[in-house]
Amino acid sequence: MNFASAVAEAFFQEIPLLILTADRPKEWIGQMDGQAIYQENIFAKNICKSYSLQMGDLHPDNDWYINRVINEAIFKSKSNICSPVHINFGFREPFYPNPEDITNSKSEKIIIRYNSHKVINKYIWENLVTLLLSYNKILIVVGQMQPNIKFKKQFEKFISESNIPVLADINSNIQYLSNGILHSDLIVNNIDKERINELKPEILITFGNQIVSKNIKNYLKNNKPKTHIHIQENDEIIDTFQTVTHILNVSLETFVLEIVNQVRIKGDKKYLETWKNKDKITKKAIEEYTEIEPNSEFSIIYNITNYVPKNSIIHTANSLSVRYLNMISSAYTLNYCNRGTSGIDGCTSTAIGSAMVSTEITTLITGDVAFFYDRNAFWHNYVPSNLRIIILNNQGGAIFGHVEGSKIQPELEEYFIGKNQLTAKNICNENNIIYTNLLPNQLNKEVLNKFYESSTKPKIMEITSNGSETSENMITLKKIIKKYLDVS
Ligand SMILES: Cc1ncc(C[n+]2csc(CCOP(=O)(O)OP(=O)(O)O)c2C)c(N)n1
Repeated sequence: MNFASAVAEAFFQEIPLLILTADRPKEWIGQMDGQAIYQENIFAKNICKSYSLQMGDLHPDNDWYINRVINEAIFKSKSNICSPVHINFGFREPFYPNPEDITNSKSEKIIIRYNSHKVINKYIWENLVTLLLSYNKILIVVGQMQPNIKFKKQFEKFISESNIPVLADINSNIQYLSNGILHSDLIVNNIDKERINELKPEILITFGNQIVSKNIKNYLKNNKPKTHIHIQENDEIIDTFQTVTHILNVSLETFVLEIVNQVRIKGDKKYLETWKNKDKITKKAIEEYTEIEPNSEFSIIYNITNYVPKNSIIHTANSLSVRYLNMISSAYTLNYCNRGTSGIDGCTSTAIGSAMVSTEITTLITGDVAFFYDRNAFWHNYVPSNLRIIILNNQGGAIFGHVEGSKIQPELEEYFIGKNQLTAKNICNENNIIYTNLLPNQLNKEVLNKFYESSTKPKIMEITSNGSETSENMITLKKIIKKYLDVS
């Protein structure tokens, strides 16, 4: 049960994962015996496949069965079409073998799988080409994806030759593109209702998992394209914007590799320029805002992203942290967030795990509630020194002061935001982490320089920000962006 959040996150993010659990014998469940709970199918629908194996059955077919199931589970867990996979192993006592009984004499059979990729056949290409050439205003929207340098290169070639704007989510790891629109969230949220028509696509192509921006979702739901092709490897119907007309079941690599050879798309250059122009203007507006309100949380994250080492790793926690970063964008770093289920549980654990398997500086940007919720993330001996954590401590879940429904409830402060007075000082002392605490106006180049200096210990910087100002600051930001967009 402790694995459940991670399993659900991996399931909705389609991350390959194999989970092994040890179980008590079935007959002892519900018999007032210790540590015996129902473990078969414990993750219910939040898993691709669950197996249950009984160990110690002496029939020779049982060994063959265990071997086959383990091979199959590994096959499945390696594909991102079916993940995660769970094997529950039932054991009977004695649980601990005598050392002399441990033998390595059995040779397990490893079954080799030759995996081939789906291709797009001639008939489908003919249809796709007809579709893609039927309109000029083509838009690509990309959701969360793992970094993929090879794909990114091919994709860049395709979009730059075909004048297609790309709205890539902060966690798509593909934001930095010649036609990448980095501030689409702020653009569609602040442009005049009458002028949004200029941005309406005729053909929409989408791929990747979830997108953070609710504004983009609403913009597409309200400005439906004539054709929407969603590319995905599995055969579910995923229709986030209620606009899907076609689903293409191929890998992204296959799609971009072949499309370059199959069809010369010439998207509407004016449409691309309109997006690019609005992106440039919004960037200017952001810069103006961060000068007027340098101490707002938005400006703090803006300043940090300008400072974080290029090509390093950023993790953001749910919820304001990832939303700010999605508005600002950080195209030169690898960006991750638990957006499969958008939980606040495990954001710190995920960042620590990621830092452990990388030599790059790994920065987690988090709110205080998400941080304190996952304080056991540090309770092991492997917290790496390349880890940097920046806590925006606004003493509660300030996000709920933004959300339309919760912000007007009388219980807002007490139960939604849940005011707290915690600081990270004690966690840092307990875990041998270098700790700095500062106010927003103390954040400057020297402080950030020091924070990113290499060190034998991880570092946490806690910035005491003002949650109640957050909403007002966002109104000021909107006003400035609107002012610019209105005359564009
Ligand atoms: C496990 C879990 N419980 C509850 C929520 C609902 N939730 C979303 S954001 C949030 C508050 C986060 O507060 P904080 O980390 O301080 O960040 P901020 O509000 O400043 O963005 C909560 C409780 C959630 N996403 N995940």
